[in-house]
Parts: sequence; structure tokens; C-alpha cells
Amino acid sequence: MNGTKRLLLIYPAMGMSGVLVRHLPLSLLYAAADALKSGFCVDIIDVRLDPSGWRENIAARLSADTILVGISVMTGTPVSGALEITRWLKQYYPDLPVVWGGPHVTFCGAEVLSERGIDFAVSGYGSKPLCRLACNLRGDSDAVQPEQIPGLIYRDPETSVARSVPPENTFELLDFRDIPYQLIESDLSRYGQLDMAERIFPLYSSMGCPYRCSFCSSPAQYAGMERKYLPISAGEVVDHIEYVHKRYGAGYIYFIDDDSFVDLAHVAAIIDGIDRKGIRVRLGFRGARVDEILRMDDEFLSKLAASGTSILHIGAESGSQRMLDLMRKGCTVADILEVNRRLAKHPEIVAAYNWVVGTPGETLDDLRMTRELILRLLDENPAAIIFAPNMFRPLPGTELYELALQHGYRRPERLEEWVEVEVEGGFRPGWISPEFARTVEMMRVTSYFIDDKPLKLQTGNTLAYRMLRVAARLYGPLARFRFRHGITAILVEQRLFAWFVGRMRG
Ligand code: B12
Repeated sequence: MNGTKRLLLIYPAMGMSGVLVRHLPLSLLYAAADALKSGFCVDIIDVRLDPSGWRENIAARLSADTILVGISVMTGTPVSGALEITRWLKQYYPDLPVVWGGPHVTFCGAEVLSERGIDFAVSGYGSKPLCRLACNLRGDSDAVQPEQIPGLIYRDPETSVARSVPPENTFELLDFRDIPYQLIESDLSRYGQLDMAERIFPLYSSMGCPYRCSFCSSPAQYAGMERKYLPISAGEVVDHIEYVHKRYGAGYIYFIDDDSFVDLAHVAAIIDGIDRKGIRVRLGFRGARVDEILRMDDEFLSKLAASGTSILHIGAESGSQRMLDLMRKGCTVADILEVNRRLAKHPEIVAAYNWVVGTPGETLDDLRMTRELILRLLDENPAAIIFAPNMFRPLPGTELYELALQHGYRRPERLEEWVEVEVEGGFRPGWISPEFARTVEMMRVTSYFIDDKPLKLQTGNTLAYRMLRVAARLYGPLARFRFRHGITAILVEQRLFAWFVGRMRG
């Protein structure tokens, strides 16, 4: 008992997507920033690093000075992990407040408090609300009450009814020097993706997004904000990259912006800055739109390639113009093909396409158009890859949520039901036919192999990845045949895949 109060923050295990990608738990580092500045000590436990040892690891970190346990929750498998941890904590440490935060809470709000073991939740950006809550629990004389903490979800002490304080309508802008990478420094070598050699650091170059894709959570999250998009100054971004490169050995910067290419000059300034400082890192961008890439001339694409950009995640979404318009993508199928041809001239950059299927009103014919577009993209650009199609998930606050309700969507009532709401999960919107669902299933399984992904992406030499490469060589041609002709019969691969995913999802 030395008086310095502690927060224990936990990152639960992910689903299948977390098998291929294990980036450092930036969510918790950002959420901890203000609390550290207010004199709290913060411990982080990342269950992904020791999935079977979380009980012992948590027990070892808890002390009489621990005033709360925070858990970061995304939709899908992380919900089941967070529930298990919460119930275990309440069994052995009943008086220790448990706080949930993260994207799942941001989109689902007060209903998470249906779980008795969750004492508080934070919707939206977490650093300030978590610090204010910790100061309240520490009994600081100038602490504010829960009902005065923007973003906090708490139970009314009289009625036990869940109450939500609206989050502040501003972006959370952290000075990169305040991001407490030191909290996970000893584990940095255990983070990465696909066995890539470099040390990957996820990083923001901008906050928000000015676009209004009707299925996406971002427009819903930024609905109340005056400015929907805020670039971080190129100088600041370059200094941040230099800092993580020199101080923590970052070799690969993964921009996690919703959209990095709203302002091409901004990206060019960052690349020039990295070049001027002679920082040798590779780059990946998670947020790129078709209409933005259309604005990139060959000189700009050459600049991107020369800067070490190895991948662009592109929101193609559908091969059906009707669906593209419904999703407000602001582009045509012809635009997607044109973008792909331009990127094919820069094979150093992997064009990685995201897809959404199963939106209300989508037909088998729309799905066929998506399959045909996917195959043309792969034929016309050998450096292109396809991400597994995302089944449309109605998210509260999004434009298509209303349409989903009109098509009979029933929101999960229990937290456990959200466990299945992930790419590899069993979630099936009620309006899709069994044949549609089977076709999506076939597309999901085959999408891992139709583009020779394991052979194209820089994967390591572990047994798992060597087996994956052999599987790609053997099954690739069959997968492509199935995909091209929409053959869903005798989908034995699906069982194999489900077994593999099941083992990965634990
Ligand atoms: C990296 C990433 C992943 C990684 C995550 C793990 C990792 N670190 O390697 C992987 C690839 C595994 C992944 C998986 C998925 N992802 Co993802 N992912 C992201 C991405 C690009 C960055 C996350 C991040 O680090 N953000 C930076 C941190 C600082 O922001 P943050 O997480 O929001 O944290 C803040 C608040 O949420 C809050 N907070 C967070 N945790 C906590 C904890 C406490 C106690 C408190 C108080 C506050 C708090 O405070 C933080 C600071 O403000 C986001 C988009 C984005 N830019 O955020 C999408 C995003 C979170 N993912 C999304 C989706 C849809 C998924 C999947 C469901 C996809 C799928 N497979 O089906 C899965 C979910 C996990 C699963 N079921 O397996 C959605 C949201 C989904 C949701 N409702 O949970 C996002 C928002 C993208 C989008 N716009 O749609 N993802």
C-alpha cells in the first residue's frame, strides 16, 4: 500500500483476424495517457500474448492499490473474452470496479451494462473519461461525479438504470510523446502480422472522415462533430515516425486512419518529410477510397511506391452499381477497374480490396457482379489481393441501420449474441436467402486462396505459413474455379475452414 493507485488494462483475445494481425494494443496505450499524467500507474495485460495464462497474469498484477480494471472490447470474439474475464474478476475480486471501453461500447452504448459485472463503460475516445473516472474512484477532492464525465456510462445509484453521458464532440488529439509505448516495450518483439520481419507501429496521420458511407461506423461516430476530418500536421506525423523508429525500432508504419488520402498533398508532405530525415521504414495504409486513388497521377503513385508503401486497403465494397450507390461510395464499377489498372503499374504496392455483402435488398445477381469484378481485378493486377467479404452488420447510428430495421433486423439482446458478429462469425442477416448465405460462405473460404495471398504477401517461414503456401498452390486453382462459377455444392473446404477458425477463435 504505497498510495500510488494503479489501473489494470486488459486487451482480450481476437477472432480469426487476430491470428494474422497482432498489432500492439494502441487502444489501451491511448486510453491510459491522461491517467498516467494524473499520477496513476498503469499495467497492461494483452491476453493475445498468453491466451491460457490470463487468470494467473491478472492475479499477479492486482494489488490493494488497484482501483479499477479496464477491458478493451471490439465486436465479435473479444466480447466473449471480455465477458469471461469480467465474470472471473467479479467472482474473485467483487469490489474491484470493471470498466469496458472500445469500439463495441462506442457502437452499442448503455446496453453493455446489462452485464451485472460491468460497473462502468466508456463510449468514444477513452483517455479523458478513464482518467476522470479514476480520479473519482481515488477520491480526489477535485474529482467530478460520474454524471459529469462525458463519454461515461454508469448505473444510477438509486435506480441501477444505466445512464450515458454524451461523449465530447471533439477528436482525441494525443501528443505522440504522451503515448506510453514504454508500458509494452518488453513485448514489442511479439507484435506484428503474417510473420513479417519488421516491427509494426500503427499510427494516425489524421482523425475522422469527411465521407458518409452508409454502412460505416465512422460517420455515426462523428455525427455530432463540427469538423468530421482533421489532418495531423505532416511535421508532427514525421516526428512521430522518427520517434518510434529511433526509440522503439519501428520498421513498418501502418496508418490506421479511417481515410489517409483525403488530402494527397498531406500524404506527399509526410513522404517528403520521411525522405528528408532519411528514415528507412515501409508504409501501409488501412484507409484508401477509389475516388481518391483516381485523383492520384502516375507521379504520385511512383512517389508512394518509392516511399516503401507496400499495401493500400481499398474500400471497393461491391461489383454492383446499385449497391455502391446504396452504400454512398461515390464511385462506379468502372472507376474500381480503372484504379486497379493504374495500381497494376506499381506492383510494389499490394492493392488490397475490402468488400461488404448482404446489405438489405442485395440479390444473388448483385453478388455475382461482385464475384466477377473480383476476378477481373485479380486478372488485371497480379499484385492485387482480396480481403474476405464482410457480411453487412447493421450498426446503430449508421444510415443503413434504419433500412435493416425495415427489413426485420432484430438487434442482439444479450452481449453473448455479439460474439458471432465478425467476419468469420455465424451472423446472418434475416433477409438473406439460404442460397445467398451459402454463396457468401463459399466466397469467404475461397477468398483466402483465389488470389495466392499466402504467396504474394510477405509471410514468414514458420510451419503454419509453409503449410498455408502449400495449401494455396494445391487448392488455389480449385478455389478460383468454384468462385468463378459460383459453385457452392459439397463445400467440404468450409468444414475444414470452420475447424481451423474454431481452433484459432479458441
Ligand atoms: C487494428 C484494427 C484491428 C486489429 C485489432 C487488433 C490489433 N491491435 O492488432 C484486427 C485486425 C485484429 C481487427 C479486427 C477487427 N476489427 Co478492426 N480495427 C482496427 C483499427 C484499424 C485500429 C484499432 C486501433 O488501434 N485504433 C486506435 C485506438 C487508439 O483507437 P480505439 O481502439 O478506438 O481506442 C479508443 C477508444 O475506443 C477507447 N478505448 C479503447 N479500448 C478501451 C478500453 C478502456 C478500458 C477504455 C476506458 C477506453 C477504451 O479509448 C481509446 C482511445 O481513445 C480500427 C479503426 C481505427 N482507426 O480505430 C478498426 C476497427 C476497430 N475494427 C473494426 C472491425 C469491424 C473489426 C472486426 C469486427 C472485423 C472482423 N474480423 O470481423 C474485427 C474485430 C475483432 C475480432 N472480432 O476479431 C471496426 C469496429 C468494430 C467494432 N464495432 O468493434 C473499426 C472501428 C473499423 C471501422 N471503421 O469499421 N481490427
